[in-house]
Amino acid sequence: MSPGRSTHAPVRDRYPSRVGGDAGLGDRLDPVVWGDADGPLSPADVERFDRYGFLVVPELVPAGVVEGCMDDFARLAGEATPQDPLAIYEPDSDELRSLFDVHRTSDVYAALVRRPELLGVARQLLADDVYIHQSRINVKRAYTGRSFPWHSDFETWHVEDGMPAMRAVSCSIALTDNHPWNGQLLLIAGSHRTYLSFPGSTPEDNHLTSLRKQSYGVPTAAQLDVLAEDGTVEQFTGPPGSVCFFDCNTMHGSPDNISPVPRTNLFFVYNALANALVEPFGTDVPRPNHIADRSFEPLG
Ligand code: 6CS
Ligand code: FE
Repeated sequence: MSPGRSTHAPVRDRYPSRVGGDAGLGDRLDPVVWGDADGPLSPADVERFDRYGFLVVPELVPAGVVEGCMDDFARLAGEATPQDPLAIYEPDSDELRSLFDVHRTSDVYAALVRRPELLGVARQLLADDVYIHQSRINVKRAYTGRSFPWHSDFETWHVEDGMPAMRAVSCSIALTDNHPWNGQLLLIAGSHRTYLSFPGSTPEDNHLTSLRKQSYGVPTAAQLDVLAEDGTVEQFTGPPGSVCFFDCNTMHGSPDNISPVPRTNLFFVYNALANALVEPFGTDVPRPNHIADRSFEPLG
């Protein structure tokens, strides 16, 4: 060992993106389902998740729990101010778009991330202890709720947060009706098996604008065409309490809500403890804890 040199091996970048290379299209290098751990999902549902990269479970969260969530959302939204880093506003107005870190700011959401019907699924698919990488409420107001462009969450979490491997699962939980016309989540089935990478690099403090309107890590039409050749566009709809579990690399997005019916969804990201964040792979400064948690406290 040479004197003065760290023995701590840096984690190799297996998914380079926004590090000065070309746009690319590569294979996923990680499993989707990380073992045959026990859990609430049937073998057929695990197989569906593995094949398509997502799974919708209607009315999984009980109605009483959803009501409690909506009540606490009203409180949190009422307290939010533009100075509050946890509150993100729409790109073209001063209306609320997202509220971050809700599992820390609310006892109701702290209890919800630990409910076995969610936590059990995350542990089953990832075959490890898990912690919350990110939590947020996404608000899509009637008429003016704005879209999210197509993206893979993992690409951002890898480049900007230092998430080493594709070993995280997201869940979107409907707190209101998700119709096919009020800004519903769209996913490309099977897209989780391909990794899209991007040229260029990421500006410092990208997160101060990206959460209002993402512009780095957004695929071109040509890249999306490749994913859409192999997989259909599917949607998450359902009554309150319905949940869409999706792999961290599944290509997804959602359109504007121009309907008269608001749509509010909760978003929790469970990451495997073995996949805890390292230094970001494409930026110098990690994003703050309320966007990408670095305390790695296992749940349950
Ligand atoms: O930045 C994030 O963590 C998440 N937000 C956006 C708008 N895109 C990437 C990722 O889903
Ligand atoms: Fe996303």
